[in-house]
Amino acid sequence: MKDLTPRKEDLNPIEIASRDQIAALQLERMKWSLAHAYENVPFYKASFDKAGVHPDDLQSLADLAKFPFTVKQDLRDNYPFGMFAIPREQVKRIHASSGTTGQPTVVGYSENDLKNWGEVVGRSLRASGLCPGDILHNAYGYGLFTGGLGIHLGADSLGLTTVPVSGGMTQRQVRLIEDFKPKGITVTPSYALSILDEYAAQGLDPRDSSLEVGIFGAEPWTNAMRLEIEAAFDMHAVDIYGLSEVMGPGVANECVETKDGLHIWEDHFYPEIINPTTGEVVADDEQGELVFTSLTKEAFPIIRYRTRDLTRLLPGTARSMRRMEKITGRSDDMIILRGVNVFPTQIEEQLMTVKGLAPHFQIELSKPDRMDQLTVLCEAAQDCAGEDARKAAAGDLAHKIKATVGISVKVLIADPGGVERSQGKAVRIIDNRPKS
Ligand code: DLL
Repeated sequence: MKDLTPRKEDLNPIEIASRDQIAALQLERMKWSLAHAYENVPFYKASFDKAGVHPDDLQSLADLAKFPFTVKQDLRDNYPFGMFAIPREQVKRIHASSGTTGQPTVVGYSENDLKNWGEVVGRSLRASGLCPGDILHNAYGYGLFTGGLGIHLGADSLGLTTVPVSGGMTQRQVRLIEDFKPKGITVTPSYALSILDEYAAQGLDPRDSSLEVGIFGAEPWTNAMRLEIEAAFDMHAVDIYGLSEVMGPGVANECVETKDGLHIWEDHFYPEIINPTTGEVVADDEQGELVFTSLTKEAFPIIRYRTRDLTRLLPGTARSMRRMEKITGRSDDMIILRGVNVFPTQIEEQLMTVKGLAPHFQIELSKPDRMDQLTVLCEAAQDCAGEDARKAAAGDLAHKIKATVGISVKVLIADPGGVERSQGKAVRIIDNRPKS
């Protein structure tokens, strides 16, 4: 793999500013953001008043802990435009969640917000090793989802040549990569695996492709998956994080030269980690739930938003800005099986170490008797044909999960291609337990 480290002189100076400079900018912006939300969004006025706090109470960054949290339900209660802080006519763009699990959540962007979004996504793409003039194959979905259009804004801002393919039509994805020879690809890690399968189906070697870096996010993925994808494509694989409520992709990104967690673009998004049960802020290196406060957003300021994502904060390395560790999972995706907390990423980590298994999987929860049962649905790799080889792989995986996660699971191995493929975010958990 080529060294793609960006030149220091190309970085935005704030990325490598001193911690004091960053903190001073954050405090000034946080004061503005709290006042802006309080004065312009009735929800925030009511929520701050109820908690007995006023934007003037913020004298230091630590004072943010006095302010109330915002949760997804608050956004749903104010559907569709109740959380906007500027007149609707000045909102230049709307995005929304798919709403598969309830009322969709709607977010909006002013002209300036779009400019800032482009800047942070451009910064993320540069941190990933792309330079002005490079070709980017953008396979995140275009539409209400922030992935496609968010990356597109950043690619424009950095000066890339964007191929806006969006998700789906996997044969065409391969064809375009082969014909246009992009240096980078932006896609969910699970869809990258589908593209990889398609390479095999077409008898092409992905290691011979032009790709030098893949920028993967929108769903959790492990370092074990990174190694698998890097080896398969002979390219770097870096992690990009974000959520629509805070902006979209580009809230944090790994640096290609270190790949040691994601630098949070702290001049726009202020992170805290809290204990999800008590709501107390915990020390930076402790695991907990990630909470964000926007510092510059005009149309849709967001104060202390509980992301449900679990991680911890770490000091800066390749940049001065703090890092977040790769996300373990969302608290909503945590399975509690016979008292043990399990995340799909823990299953993925083990699956990747078993010879004979392809990297695709789903987790099925059922209740055949009075006990919950977890079944890992995975599939045989092309070279794992015989019944005996499959049995051995299933046994190996069940054993490894028992030894590391501490739970007994059933493993079912389908034929190659037998696990449902993702074209965007993978569906990892199928809950077939009877609704009580
Ligand atoms: O998924 C934005 C995005 C698009 C990020 C493209 C990166 C690339 P939402 O649809 O609002 O926005 O979903 C946000 O996805 O709270 C996490 O649970 C999860 N997520 C996003 N990025 C990562 C990541 C986009 N790198 C939710 N690792 C978040 C783990 C991620 N989970």
